[in-house]
Amino acid sequence: MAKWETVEVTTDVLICGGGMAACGAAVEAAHWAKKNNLKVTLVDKAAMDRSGAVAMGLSAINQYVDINSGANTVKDYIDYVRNDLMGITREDLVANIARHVDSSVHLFEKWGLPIWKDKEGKYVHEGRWQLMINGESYKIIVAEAAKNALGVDNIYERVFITEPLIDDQGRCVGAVGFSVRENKFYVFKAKAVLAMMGGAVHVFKPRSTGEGLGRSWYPPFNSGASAYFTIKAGAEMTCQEVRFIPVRFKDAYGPVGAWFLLFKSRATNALGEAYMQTRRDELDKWKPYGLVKPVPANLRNWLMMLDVMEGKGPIYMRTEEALQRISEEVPDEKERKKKLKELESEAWEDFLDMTISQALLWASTNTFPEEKPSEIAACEPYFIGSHSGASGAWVSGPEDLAPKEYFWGYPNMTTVQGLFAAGDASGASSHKFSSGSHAEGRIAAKGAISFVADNGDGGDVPDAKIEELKERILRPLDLFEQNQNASTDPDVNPNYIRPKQFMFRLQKIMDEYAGGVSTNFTTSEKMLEKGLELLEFLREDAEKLGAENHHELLRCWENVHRMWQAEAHMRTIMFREETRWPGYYFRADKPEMKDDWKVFANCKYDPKANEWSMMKRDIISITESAPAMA
Ligand code: SFD
Ligand code: AMP
Repeated sequence: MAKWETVEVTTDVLICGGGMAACGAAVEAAHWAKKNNLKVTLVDKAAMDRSGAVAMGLSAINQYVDINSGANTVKDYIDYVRNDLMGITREDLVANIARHVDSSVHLFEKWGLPIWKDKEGKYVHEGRWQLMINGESYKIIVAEAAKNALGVDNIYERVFITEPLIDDQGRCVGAVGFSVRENKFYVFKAKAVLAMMGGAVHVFKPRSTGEGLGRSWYPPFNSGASAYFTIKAGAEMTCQEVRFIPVRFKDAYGPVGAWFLLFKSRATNALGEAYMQTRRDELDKWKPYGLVKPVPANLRNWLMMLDVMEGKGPIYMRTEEALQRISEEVPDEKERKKKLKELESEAWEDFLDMTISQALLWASTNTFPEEKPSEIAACEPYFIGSHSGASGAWVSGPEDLAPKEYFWGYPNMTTVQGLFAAGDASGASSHKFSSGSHAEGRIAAKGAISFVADNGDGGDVPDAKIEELKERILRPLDLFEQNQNASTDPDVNPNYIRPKQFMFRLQKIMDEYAGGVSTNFTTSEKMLEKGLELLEFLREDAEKLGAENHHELLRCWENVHRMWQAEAHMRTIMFREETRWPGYYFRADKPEMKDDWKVFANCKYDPKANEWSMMKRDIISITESAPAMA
């Protein structure tokens, strides 16, 4: 194999990732680092301008609490999140983000993000918490501020973080990774590390096949690095069972928020029945959360799925009905036509700002939203702690809000000393979205700087250990090179498995045994046991991954990361002996929600013993409020 240079970078605070949380962390860390004379370094597997979930842009900022105007309180937001997650949420974390998020939004505007304004100059809301933006360049704007704050010399792009570095006291003291363009193996040594590498997609078999394979709602480049990094560091993880299944415009995954909230559109089955009305009785079964407003996202999915299972699909977003209704509110005919044109253009922009492929699909299928409805469907499951899922690391809350059970010194520090998490990487604090992830990144960065100021250096990791990691991480290149001539088809070889084939195997296991699309998101203890058995074989074969080039090496490690996310997920679904989020997953052998399962289901991997442990953690409310009934 060609020689790979080892590049060592010594820093104080290492930010892994370059997305919304990482950009927030960069801005905040740079500020506090200057005061404390510390160095901050950021590593992204891609180019920050367009990396992560916001790559294509977004058409809304989904978390804006608007505290200053008195429109909402932090408690209102806590109620919203708790109810949406069927009671399972860390209120201290949600509150900490909610009280800081508005300032991130104001920064975005200051940096040049166009937020829609009405005639009086007030932000245009999509819904109670959501603001409309012209957000095609959202990520570029946020990344520019981060780059300016850190300085480009402190930023490493196109370096894939593979593994955490842990000293003999169990403290996280850095990370290793490799360049996806050059023969460079990177060793980052730091006093505190921030894991902010997004969530995971393509753990489950996607609906898209063939040439459309990479198309999913969640960005294909987020492949479970945060979960892997924190799990392998030995951090306690939470809500690993809470996958997110969004409902999206079918096949191109266009957003539905603007249609439901801004245009107040209905969704109906093929018979014209609105499942949110016709299936209302079902919500009683999931009391008290079934009766809150808005109806939790998973239950909205569930009512739709019941229609689909009864053969009443396709399901449609009634765009034509909504646009006609709004335009008809305008009495003057000429003005009405103008209004319809305006609405049409808003509808197209909603897609063009964040899911261009949906606009292409509309164009290629001659869809005029004002004339005919469009199909919507439940996507495949994703792991995203920042949206309506909740999976991530179990982190410390803030000193002034967290109960003692949830506080261990520094906000957003995981249970591993010196390792912090935010955005999709931190769990049990859903509905932070892009803006809340940025705010949480800032909170975590400030915590990390305090940690470094208080604790100084960690221990060193021996060179032999680093060499071992380097050999292990680059091994797929060797395996391919040495064995590529053993067969005529490079995809089929007795001595290695290519990452794509490996991914297909993982996806098949998850799809069939862990409640993917093919099984209508249904699983059971027995199915999970079988899935875990098959996953063990896959884990053995992970040692035989082969890579033809840098790009495939990246694919190999993305899939190893996904595999660990998959294992944490299956183990936790099995541990939680109930069904709490129908519409996300259904446990056929435990079909009801149980009071004694109103707890966090946490898990932890012990790297030394190579063992998982599962534990319940109490839910401690800081507001003591009952769910707001409809
Ligand atoms: O409407 C490594 N989200 C939306 N949020 C909103 O506020 N408004 C919307 O309109 C949103 N919509 C939406 C959203 C997401 C997606 C996918 C779509 C539409 C299509 C949610 C937000 O985007 C999300 O909450 C935040 O982006 C989360 O922030 P963060 O930082 O946790 O994740 P990231 O931004 O994806 O960044 C991850 C970074 O990690 C890098 N990375 N770097 C080094 N080594 C590795 N191994 C790495 N693995 C990953 C990535 O490159 C990236 O920089 S709507 O549909 O809901
Ligand atoms: P989405 O496009 O589905 O990601 O939605 C954007 C925002 O609107 C998120 O904050 C969602 O939780 C919220 N949302 C979407 N659909 C609904 C709905 N039917 N009722 C209430 N909130 C919704």
